[in-house]
Amino acid sequence: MSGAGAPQITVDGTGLRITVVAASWHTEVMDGLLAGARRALAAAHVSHVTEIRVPGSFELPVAAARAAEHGADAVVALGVVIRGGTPHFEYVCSAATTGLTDVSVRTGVPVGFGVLTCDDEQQALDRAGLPGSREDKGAEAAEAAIATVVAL
Ligand code: DLZ
Repeated sequence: MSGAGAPQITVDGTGLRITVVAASWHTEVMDGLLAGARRALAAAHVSHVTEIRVPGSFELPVAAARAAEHGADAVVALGVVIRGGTPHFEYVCSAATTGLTDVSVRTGVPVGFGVLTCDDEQQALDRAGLPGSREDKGAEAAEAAIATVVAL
């Protein structure tokens, strides 16, 4: 994990079934987030990984709900929302955040939150786990999801 106060998490996900739900907007950043999540899942020895691609971050909660209700031990949600000139940004961020929280609390299945909500594309690239990025939020979301399953 990165950022002030972030914990160092070591996770072992042997035997877990993890579903990654990923939006498709902002291809380069999404490729980085997905690669980071895959790296973290492999490093934690998770061998049962399913990936579901949806159009946008607004659609992440319904995909997460489907996964949680059909046997996933945890879900990793990945998306990128970049502020534009209208209030649309707030609505998509709010729907994704509230929806994913609701899925997790309602089903009891942990959801790792890897949705970047950024003012511009550079902020997202800095967090995408790509060469030159400062942070790897896809990997962090995967580690958090596994760590929560293990903790519960
Ligand atoms: C419409 C839209 C816009 C403007 N921006 C983004 C974005 O930055 N990131 C993202 O993941 N999705 C965006 N979307 C698409 C919405 O999430 C959703 O897919 C559409 O409104 C259709 O339901």
